[in-house]
Parts: sequence; C-alpha cells; structure tokens
Amino acid sequence: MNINRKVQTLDEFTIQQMRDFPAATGQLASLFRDMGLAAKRVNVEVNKAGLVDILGDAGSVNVQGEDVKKLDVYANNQFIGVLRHGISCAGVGSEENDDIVVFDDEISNKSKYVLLMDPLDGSGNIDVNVSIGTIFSIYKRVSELGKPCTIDDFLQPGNKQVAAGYIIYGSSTMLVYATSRGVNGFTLDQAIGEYTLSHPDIRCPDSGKIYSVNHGNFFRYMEGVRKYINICQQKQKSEGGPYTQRYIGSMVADVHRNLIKGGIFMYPGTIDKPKGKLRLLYECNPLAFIVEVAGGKATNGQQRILDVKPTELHQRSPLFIGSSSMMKELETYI
Ligand code: P6P
Repeated sequence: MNINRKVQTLDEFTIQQMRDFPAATGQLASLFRDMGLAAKRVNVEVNKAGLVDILGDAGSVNVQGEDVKKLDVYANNQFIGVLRHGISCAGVGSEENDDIVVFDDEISNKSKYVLLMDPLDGSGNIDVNVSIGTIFSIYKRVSELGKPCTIDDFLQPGNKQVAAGYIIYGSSTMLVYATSRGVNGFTLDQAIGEYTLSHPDIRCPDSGKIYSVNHGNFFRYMEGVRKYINICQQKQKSEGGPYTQRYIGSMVADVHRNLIKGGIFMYPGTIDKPKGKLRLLYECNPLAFIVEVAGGKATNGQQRILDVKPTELHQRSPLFIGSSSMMKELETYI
C-alpha cells in the first residue's frame, strides 16, 4: 500500500527544522504547535458562527473602544489559555487586553519567548462570512529568565522578531509562518486534524497587478498617496498594468492574497488620523516580517516598519506593504 509520506505536517516540519539546529531547545516548535492547536478550536467556532449564538457583540468594548464580538473574546481566551499552559511563552500582549498578560509561574518564567497577537483581526466581517485571521509575533525575552516577563520584552523593534505568522480562516484554514529561514504555509486537513505543508518557501512576486486600499478615505490621504493611487488606476499594459483594486477589509486576507499573487496593500494615515488605524506591534510588524522574508518590503511611509522603536503596546502606524518593485515606485511619491 502506497502511504503518501510526502506531505509534511506542521509538527514534522518544525521538528525537521530543529534537527537542522541541534542547539534548538524545541520551545519555538512547541510555540507553533500551541498556536496551531488554539487556532483549530477557533476555526471550529468560526466555521459555525452562522449557526450558533456566537455572533453579535459580547456587550463589551475593548481597549480600542471597539465593540468586542463574542468570537474575539473566545479566540483571545483560547490562545492565551494554550500558551499559559505551554513551555515556551512567558507572557502575551493582545489587542484584546489593555496590558500585557504575564504568565507568572515557575515554568513560564523560565520560557525564552513572549508573543504578541491580534487574536481575531477583521472581526467586523464575522457576521458576513468574510475571511478573518489571527496575527502573531514572537520575540526572545530581554528580561531575566526565571523572573516574570516585563513590558520591555514586548516593546522591541520588529527587526528583533524571531518568528511571525498568521492563521487565515477562509475557504480553507491556513497557518503561515516565517522565521529568518523562510516563509511556509500549512493548510488544515480536517480529515486528520493536522496542518499539512501546502505552500513551501513562499516568495512574494517582485511585482503584481493588485493594489489594496480603502478608496473611501481617498480625499483624506496625503497628496503623495493620492498621486500613487492615481498612478495605479492609469497603469497601461506596457507598464505592467492594468492593475485591479482588491480590498475586502480584512487585512490578513488582503495581505495573504498579495503575498501569493504579488501586489501592494496600503493603510495610510489620514489628515484626521495621521497614524492610521493598524497596530504596530501585533498587526504591522508580524506581517512586515513575513513579507520581507518572502522578498517584499514594508514601510510606514517614512521608514522601514521593522526599524520603528515601539513606545506603547497598542500604538498605531500607517502601513504600506507588498511587492518590492511596487513599493519602490510608491516610495517615489510619498
Ligand atoms: P477600514 C479590520 O478591522 C482591520 O483592522 C483590518 O483587518 C482591515 O484591513 C482594516 O481594519 C479595514 O479598515 O477602515 O478600511 O474598514
């Protein structure tokens, strides 16, 4: 009987990576396993969101002043619950928590890593069945091992990330993560409940024909951004066009599509909100890390996103991210 051993599961893949690094302690592999497990539980609820009373508001408002959907709360609790009982994470910074969550116990205090996350990004789309996602970012602690983690572990620039990833709950459920060695995508095989390597060594095409931006804010963008958007709208075949505009209001889905097909995603600042809407630590940095490892670029309009020194857990940042040559053309306008 021919057993298909070609398709690697997430665990097999991360263990294989460990074999290549004998000094590895297995904590990072265990962290990916923890995220994958919690995401399977979130996926079950996302898939039946239309059937049970898990839609609608949880009746509370999060630190961002946004109505918290029940699924947001459920997802946040699932990820924090699994990480707290793991062996790899000393604490979590989450969009759903005002302050860092410190897992102050003997094992967690010895853990090497901390994790930042948006447990369910795009939650406004939950009720209309549009793809949503989890975004996470992993740092090595700078605080003393054996003691509780501190805010300094979380306020590191994005260029210090050890790994970053997202889970997209869409037509299929995929976990994509990057380390400095590459970006790999794993599709959840519901039949065996395992993530299987479906997109090895993802590379962001150097160029593309997709630009993603909310045109509703057009007249509130800075002049350079408006000029670039006009350029996108006028691209001729001879210039690699015509471009198409794709924006579904769920960043993980928009960035994932552009990562695979080539393209540029923009969430610029506006006259009334110059820092834009997106969060630096658990939205911009992880996606910037992934796209850069895949060969793309990401800036805040002034500098490389990964070089920004954070000052607050929930600080916002404008974001321009995508194919290298498209980003270079954008930079000539902003
Ligand atoms: P707007 C979802 O709430 C989110 O944070 C991102 O996933 C998405 O790209 C963006 O906001 C959409 O925001 O202002 O265009 O509706």
